[in-house]
Amino acid sequence: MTTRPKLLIASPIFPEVVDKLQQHFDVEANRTDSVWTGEAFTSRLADKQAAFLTGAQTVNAQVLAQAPALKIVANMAVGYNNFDVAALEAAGVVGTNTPDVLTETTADFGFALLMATARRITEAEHFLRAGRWDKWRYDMLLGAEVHGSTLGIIGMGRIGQAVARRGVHGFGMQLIYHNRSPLDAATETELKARYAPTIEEVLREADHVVLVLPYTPAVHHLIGAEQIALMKPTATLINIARGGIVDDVALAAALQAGRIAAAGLDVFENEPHFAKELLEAHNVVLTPHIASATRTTRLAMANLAADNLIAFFTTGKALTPVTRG
Ligand code: 8YV
Repeated sequence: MTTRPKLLIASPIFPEVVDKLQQHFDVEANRTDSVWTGEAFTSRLADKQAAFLTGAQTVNAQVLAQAPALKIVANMAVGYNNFDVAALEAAGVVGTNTPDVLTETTADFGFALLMATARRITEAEHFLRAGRWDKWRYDMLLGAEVHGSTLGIIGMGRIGQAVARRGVHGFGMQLIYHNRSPLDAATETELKARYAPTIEEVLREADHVVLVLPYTPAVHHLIGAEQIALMKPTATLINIARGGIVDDVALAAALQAGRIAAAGLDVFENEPHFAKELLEAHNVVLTPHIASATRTTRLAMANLAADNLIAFFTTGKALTPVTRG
């Protein structure tokens, strides 16, 4: 009998995906209800050829040095800021992510968060549940217009474009965006998109700013007090990208001071922890990193991560390998 590669599944995942992987690998699966990170992760990785990760596990030179047999790490996430891609390359280890399968679902959520933020939906529900709805008022819970307003997108990759399509085609929004490189001419025409060479231009002009860019150390606290000060006082800021891109403490202060109308955050620095100052602001919608969270999409992500591992060991090639930015 040939020996099968040893695989670590470092976070609890769909049982049917564990079953599929068990047909190909000698699996050590996390069947607890919490993810293995730090020492709990690295100690189990030591004798493995492969690992199934969920974005929560850091893979850098130090971790790789403790896993000499490792050949591939598959992230069940499109983002891979938990990988040091240069260190993976140096160690000859392949990293993979899960692009495309979550694009539309994540964009749906991004737009829902924009709507909830602009139209104060969660705040309104808290108001009602607290028994504070005692009369009609002309100025009760007034929100910001969405249709016809200016949508600003920072990070115009697959998900950014999908959010843009919802705004432009569904809500008649004008689009201004910043990205490392402009869109191709056909997409720019389709979306009547205006390219802003700086993020400052987007911040100044947009009524709703949506962050959809990948996290790298270079964009840490890209949006802080100074950048928020450029926004219109009536504007909203939505982060479905990664925690750490926004300085949440500065944002909480700006929200409380009414420097912008509202914010919607699905991602936070150091999850599942977050800046408690945000809880003091009434004008922020907070969700626990669920933009891709539908059963269909999470299952597709898990299957793509699994198929990357299977393809790598059966054909020698991963399906969706990551490369240096
Ligand atoms: C995941 C995400 O839910 O894909 C990403 O980059 O942020 C989310 O879709 C998360 O990383 C857990 O896998």
